[in-house]
Amino acid sequence: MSEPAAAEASHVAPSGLQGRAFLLSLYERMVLIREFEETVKFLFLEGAMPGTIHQCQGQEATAVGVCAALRRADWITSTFRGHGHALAKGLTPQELLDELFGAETGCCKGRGGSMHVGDMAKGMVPGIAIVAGGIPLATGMALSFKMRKEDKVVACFFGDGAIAEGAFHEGVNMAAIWNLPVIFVCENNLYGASTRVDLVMKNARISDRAASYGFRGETVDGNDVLAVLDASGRAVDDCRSGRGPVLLELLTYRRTGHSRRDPCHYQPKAEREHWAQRDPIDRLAERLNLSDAEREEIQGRIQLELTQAVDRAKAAPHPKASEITAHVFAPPAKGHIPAAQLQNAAENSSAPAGQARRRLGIAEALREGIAEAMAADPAVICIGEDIAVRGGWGGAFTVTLGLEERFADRLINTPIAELGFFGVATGAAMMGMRPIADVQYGDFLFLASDQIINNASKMRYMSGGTASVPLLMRAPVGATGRGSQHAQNMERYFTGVPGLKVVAPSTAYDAKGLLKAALRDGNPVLMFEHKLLYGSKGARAEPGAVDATSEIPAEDYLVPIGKAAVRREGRDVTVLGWLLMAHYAMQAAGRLAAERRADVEVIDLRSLAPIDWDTIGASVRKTGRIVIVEEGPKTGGVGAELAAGIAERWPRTRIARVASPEVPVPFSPVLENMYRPDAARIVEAVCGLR
Ligand SMILES: Cc1ncc(C[n+]2csc(CCOP(=O)(O)OP(=O)(O)O)c2C)c(N)n1
Ligand SMILES: [Mg+2]
Repeated sequence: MSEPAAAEASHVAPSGLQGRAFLLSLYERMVLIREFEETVKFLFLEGAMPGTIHQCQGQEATAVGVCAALRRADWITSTFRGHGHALAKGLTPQELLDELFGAETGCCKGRGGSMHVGDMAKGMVPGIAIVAGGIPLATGMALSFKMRKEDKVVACFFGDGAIAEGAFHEGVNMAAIWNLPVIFVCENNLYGASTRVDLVMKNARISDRAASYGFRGETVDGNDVLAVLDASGRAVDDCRSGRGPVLLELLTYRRTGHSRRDPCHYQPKAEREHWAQRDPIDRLAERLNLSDAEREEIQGRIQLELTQAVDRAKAAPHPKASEITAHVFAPPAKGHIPAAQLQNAAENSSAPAGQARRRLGIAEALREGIAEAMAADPAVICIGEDIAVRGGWGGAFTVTLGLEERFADRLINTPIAELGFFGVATGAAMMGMRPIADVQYGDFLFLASDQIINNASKMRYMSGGTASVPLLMRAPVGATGRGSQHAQNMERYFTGVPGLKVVAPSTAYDAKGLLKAALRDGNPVLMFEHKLLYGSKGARAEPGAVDATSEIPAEDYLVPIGKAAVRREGRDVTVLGWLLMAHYAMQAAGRLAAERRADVEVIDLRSLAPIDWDTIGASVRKTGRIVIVEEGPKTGGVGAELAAGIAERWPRTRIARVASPEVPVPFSPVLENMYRPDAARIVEAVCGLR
């Protein structure tokens, strides 16, 4: 199969200048996509192919026209309907077929499947099957190109259905305000699943949307590959010369079902016939004056190649069952120091010997850690709301205060758009940046959770271990006089997500060390911080704040992810907590010791994913009893997982849990005090186990 001749060109004008050979290559590429899809449809209906498929017969010109305007070094993002995009970007039918069969030799080693085809080596991130989910991601990819002054463009494919999603609004708005080199390619095939576009939008001319965000949009005949190529070429030129983004609305039509065996009864016959007359392959054949014999020769040659590829795909090796957990996490990145070498630093929060130690609070320690990381590595950037406003706050809790003076270009102050900028951070990370994204309050992670859970945490796996997402996310949590929506402890929602690491420091020393470790980890890491532990908020201390300051050494250090800290050794009962609860556990232990009622061992968990079962095990094997303390309702909490894990591993352990009542976080200070577990309740629980 020949590559489109324009693969290395910026773009080629459509008016015949590029010559017949090039046009023939476009024709062949469209025929390849059509025949590939027909072959796959047959295999699927035959029951030979697993899973489900979303096909693109009838839409070949959009993929081929756009990709022919791109260079090999440019990128695309795609959707669940990505076979055509992949073939147009240069993936081979073999690596796609193998993937569709779930084989180890597939483009994602069988971990992605039809909806997630991609190849990081060929400029296509795994397909994103969450409608509109790729839009913020593409914006982030383009942000990284612009920041590194790379002459690259990303074309982001999505359907008309994506226009109604918040991710579209948030993603294109950020691309617009930052003038990013991204072409938003909307394949308007008139239907989102079975629903017609005019039922879900009052203004069905999608390109009009661009003007409202302040950039250029254009509606194009998406079944005319040369019109698509021309519009894409101009869009690419705009992007390369700093006039991006551009929105292209490509009018086209799906000549097959949405997925599986959809018979398309919702598409009126007359409409289908109308579009059949406008078939993109027939139209280019006409333009090229191809005879029936010439067309048959091309089709036959491609069919033969596909038949051979299918035979190979059917025989391709499948992943070994024993390798089910491969590709979840990236291996340690450059600069990573193995945990064994970090024991000194890890043992407790009092810093190892060093000169010029200073006592800092968590906010200050994080600020210092971020500044050092940014100074050491130009790939480190911060992304968040109100983080870089001169005369502003340095984020909601002062963590980035003043950094905008030193790192003006690398503190990205965003619109209020958590879904969008967590997607931006993910996309930038996939292109090699090391972003630190933060929400002002942990509660807003629900808005960002699609990008965190579906994209950032899964990309490595879905890509068969070829994509990396070195991303640090930060979120303040804790009940602190703000009622129900600025107070939840969000840990429980993120600790069971494969591909995501979760840390929760309770001291300034750990906060800085874990931040540095997270930035070198090479994987998405979510850091929870407690509002009562920051130490200060400008001149304002939070009422009820607890002293979490530490001696911070002058030299660089890391605290390993996945390693708990034994804060106090004891013989009778283990108390396990994290964040604020680690401090309350220490208070309770002190009280019990002073009253000679119990000798308590306190574990500060520090990392919630992965959990340090070794440290927990060593403790409960000694004490035989454990009190797990958690801020947040007992049901479904991290404490539930810990209790179950301990019961499975060390069944003779007596377990008690201290947690919040099953209510939203209340505002009334009286009720909030009841809500948050305290030292007195921990003392009571410890005594109950004796
Ligand atoms: C967020 C989200 N909601 C719903 C779905 C289920 N779904 C898959 S495809 C689809 C229709 C998408 O339509 P459109 O964006 O126009 O793309 P097309 O299928 O036409 O290519 C829907 C609703 C999904 N994958 N993601
Ligand atoms: Mg559609």
